[in-house]
Amino acid sequence: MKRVFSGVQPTGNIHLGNYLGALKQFVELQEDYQCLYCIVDMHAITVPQDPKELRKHILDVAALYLAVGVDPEKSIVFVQSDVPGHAELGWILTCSSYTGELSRMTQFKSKSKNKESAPTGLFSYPVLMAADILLYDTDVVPVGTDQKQHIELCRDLAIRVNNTKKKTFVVPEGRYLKAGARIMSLDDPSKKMSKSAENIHSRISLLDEPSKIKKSIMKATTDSEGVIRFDVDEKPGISNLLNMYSVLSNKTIDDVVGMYEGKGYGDFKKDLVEITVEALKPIKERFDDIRESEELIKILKSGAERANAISEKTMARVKENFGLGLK
Ligand code: AQP
Repeated sequence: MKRVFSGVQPTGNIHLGNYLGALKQFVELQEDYQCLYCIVDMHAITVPQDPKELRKHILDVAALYLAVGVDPEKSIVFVQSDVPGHAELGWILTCSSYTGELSRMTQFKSKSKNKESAPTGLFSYPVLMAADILLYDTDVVPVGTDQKQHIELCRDLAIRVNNTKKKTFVVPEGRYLKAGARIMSLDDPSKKMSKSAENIHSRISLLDEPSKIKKSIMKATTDSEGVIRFDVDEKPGISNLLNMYSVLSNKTIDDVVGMYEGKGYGDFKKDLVEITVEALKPIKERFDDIRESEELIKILKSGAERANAISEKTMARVKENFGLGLK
């Protein structure tokens, strides 16, 4: 069976962008692939974290994976720092990467913008992400399009190592959805929706109450034209809301535009609130049950054991090919 790996940082509650760009794919893929879904806590500490909050978010993200439909019987669900191979391979790949290519990563540029000096971990984050993927001989990585550059780097590193050592790594492919692959911030549609943005109304979290969802969508930035049509360059705000509407209602964007011909932004937004609340209601209900249950920790512990077993085989091959350690 081909293998899938992906992860989410426990830096806050999963939002609609994470869900529509990545998690929806997690659920679809588990029927046909061996899937590993990780809570990437070591990525989270590339920026300062409160330890108590981080632990809480790890369990929240794990419970959300299960609440959206990841099945721990079919998929391996685990926490990154419970598998030592991630850090180990991260270092080995750091030694095969160059500061030039890492400094071109747009996520690093935006997260370190206006800072005199940035944490080294933030700089080398994409190398750790490459290690996460290569550790499991991953074939397919379901992610949002914001991760395309990191996936390309991962492929470059795998090919670079394979060219100089014996064939060490499987070269993975990114998998991006056509719709929902990039959900933009509600208050500034030039930026992607993000867990750590300051303004809570810039995003819809999967656990938001209906009143919060209503407030965030009704406040969402639009334009003064007053016509509902899809045009990302001229009308990024409305186009983002149309994208959300289309994916959540399983209708094409053209169909949605047709439904709102001659209607105003207010009517459109009200309906989008309703559709969003309905879509998230069952997720929130399942989340509440799972988060309270003792099963969650057992699932994560067993997931880490299964992930460790796979990663140890890769690490043995990597160390052999790099000449590391004793035989
Ligand atoms: N806005 C988005 N639209 C579509 N997909 C998205 N993803 C993130 N934002 C969007 C996808 O969600 C997965 C998990 O992302 P992550 O938690 O690893 O980190 P991130 O990409 O940096 O997401 P955030 O929410 O913006 O986190 P913070 O604010 O902590 O940096 C990935 O597959 C990503 O593509």
